[in-house]
Amino acid sequence: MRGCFITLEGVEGVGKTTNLEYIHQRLKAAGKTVVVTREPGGTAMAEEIRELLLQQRAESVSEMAELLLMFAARAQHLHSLIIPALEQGQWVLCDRFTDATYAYQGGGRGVSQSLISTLESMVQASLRPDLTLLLDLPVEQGLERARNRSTPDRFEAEKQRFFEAVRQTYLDRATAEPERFAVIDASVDLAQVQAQISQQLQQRLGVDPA
Ligand code: T5A
Repeated sequence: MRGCFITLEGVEGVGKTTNLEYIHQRLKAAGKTVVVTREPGGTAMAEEIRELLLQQRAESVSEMAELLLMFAARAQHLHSLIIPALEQGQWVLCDRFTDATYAYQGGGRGVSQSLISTLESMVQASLRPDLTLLLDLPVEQGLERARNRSTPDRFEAEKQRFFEAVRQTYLDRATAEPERFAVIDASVDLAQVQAQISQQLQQRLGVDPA
């Protein structure tokens, strides 16, 4: 039986990385074999593409180059890691996936949603996540958390308006696909965030509480 594909999404600093390990432990405790991965990246080659994408650089990066590199990394990630794992019945837990492309390249950069949708079908065929946990909080709060943690990469150096558009695109997608998305209020303390995540894992995927 095919494994379950779970993705985590949200603007910078919402707590995706922090909560990834929590979810991993919950799934393991429920007896699942879990592959934890991220985008862009997840395989040696896709991680090299990640470096290209995140590096601050003097040269201006074309929106099309950025978009195609995101999908090039994703194609490799699907080919080498995600699809084989799902086919072996493993669960895949991924820090960001194609909703991030709709939010950042679509909402943030203004690339057309229909172009992204075409690439999504080319690269993924019918594969979509079974559950997407969207961690949501006001942009300023997320950026503040991210700033306290590390020096900004090429995306984190964007203006607040860019991230407002990213957040709104995520929320619009969650409204359009309520059966796939669970929106988590990430503005509260970590224990409360994790309680919401735990409830969603139980309700939507039957993962028993710890
Ligand atoms: N991208 C990606 C695209 O443009 N298109 C795409 O298709 C894809 C896939 C890299 C970048 O690539 C872009 C988007 C990104 O800009 P990334 O490295 O995964 O992606 O993204 P970041 O958002 O930069 O990851 P961050 O590590 O900054 O954010 P996280 O993982 O959401 O936040 P996290 O867990 O590191 O937490 C940040 C800080 O907040 C604290 C943590 O301890 C940490 O210090 N924290 C809390 N503090 C208080 N209360 C809570 N509830 C807290 N939760 C966490």
